[in-house]
Amino acid sequence: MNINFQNAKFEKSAVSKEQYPKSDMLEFAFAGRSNVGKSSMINKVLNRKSLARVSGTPGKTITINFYNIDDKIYMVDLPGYGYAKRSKEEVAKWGSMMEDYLANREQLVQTILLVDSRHTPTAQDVQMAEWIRHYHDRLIVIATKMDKLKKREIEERLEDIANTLELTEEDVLVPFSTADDEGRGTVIDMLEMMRLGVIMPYEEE
Ligand SMILES: Nc1nc2c(ncn2[C@@H]2O[C@H](COP(=O)(O)OP(=O)(O)O)[C@@H](O)[C@H]2O)c(=O)[nH]1
Ligand SMILES: [Mg+2]
Repeated sequence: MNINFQNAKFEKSAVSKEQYPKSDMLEFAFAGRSNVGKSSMINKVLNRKSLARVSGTPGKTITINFYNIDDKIYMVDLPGYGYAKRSKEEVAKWGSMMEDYLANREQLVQTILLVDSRHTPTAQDVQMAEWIRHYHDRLIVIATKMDKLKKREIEERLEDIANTLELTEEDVLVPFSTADDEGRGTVIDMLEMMRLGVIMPYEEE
């Protein structure tokens, strides 16, 4: 049975592992800088205007948000990084929350990294990519805000992202935009396939 992405609900926010959902449903997590477009991407995939909060105050809350998709998978919105106004204590808290989740969450199938298609990935993006490789062996990257690129920039920008994150043949880079349907079907197909344990990489048709 396919996942019905229309049947999605916010389940809970967690700040510590005691608060994670007790279910053993498979999970797919999304990581990236504050403001990269994580919440917007989740809303777009789910065809919802504002299930995931699109933040006016980026990086303010450090929570892990669990979205229950059709009682089949969780999409997990991880707290963003790179928010300049965060205190040292908040950065440390972010790090321990992320590590707790990534290192110990058994039903976590894959963490997916979001980067802004307009910019060269930052040092923190590169570090996040290394973290993801460490825990999952493969890297899936979504390049957000593709609608903001000019046609002639697209190839160069995607190449720059692939080079900076040292993507290999096994990795996947998905161009995504909330302005149209770019990338939406690919993300859905990837989640479906990973849930069923189909071997990646995803082949574009
Ligand atoms: N033009 C455009 N804007 C986007 C896109 N995705 C996100 N944004 C905007 O980027 C800002 C940050 O998005 P948000 O989803 O809150 O990022 P998050 O902090 O990673 O969850 C918001 O103003 C969004 O409307 C996109 O694909 N295209
Ligand atoms: Mg967000």
